[in-house]
Amino acid sequence: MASKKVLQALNSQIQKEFFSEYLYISMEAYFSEHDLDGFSNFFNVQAKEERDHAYKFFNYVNKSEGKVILEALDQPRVDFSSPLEVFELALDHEKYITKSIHELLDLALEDKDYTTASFLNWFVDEQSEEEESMSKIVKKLRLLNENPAGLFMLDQELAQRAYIPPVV
Ligand code: OFO
Repeated sequence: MASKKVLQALNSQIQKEFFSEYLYISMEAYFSEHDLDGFSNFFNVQAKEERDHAYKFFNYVNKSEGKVILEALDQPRVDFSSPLEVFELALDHEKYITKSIHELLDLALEDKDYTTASFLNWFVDEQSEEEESMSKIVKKLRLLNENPAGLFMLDQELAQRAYIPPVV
């Protein structure tokens, strides 16, 4: 069983994952408002994945005989100035989550809690993929420099992203 300290940090991570879901829904809303449906789809899928991550932690806390304690969610940002700003913020947010996962892993290893460390390894890989995908879009948007034809093409590309439910 995970220690009290580790369980507390896992519970905080549940909150962070749900907040990620909430933030990405807010970004989805911004793009819907501007009829950029492909960008909106990208964040719809991203939000669903964040919810899955929250439940992955939720199930792990339960399995570890801990108590799931949901913490309050802050209001996410609701105003954005451009698609580039949204993706820059999303990339910053992913970096923040990566740091949080790494700190959690450090905590588990300090505790010699190798079961939790092994559970967290999936998130280490996931975060590196997510940072990479956000970073690629930030770079594309910088190159496009708000060129409408380019934005339209990127919107079509992002419309292809599909949600794949986790295997349980
Ligand atoms: Fe939860 O995947 Fe990134 O934040």
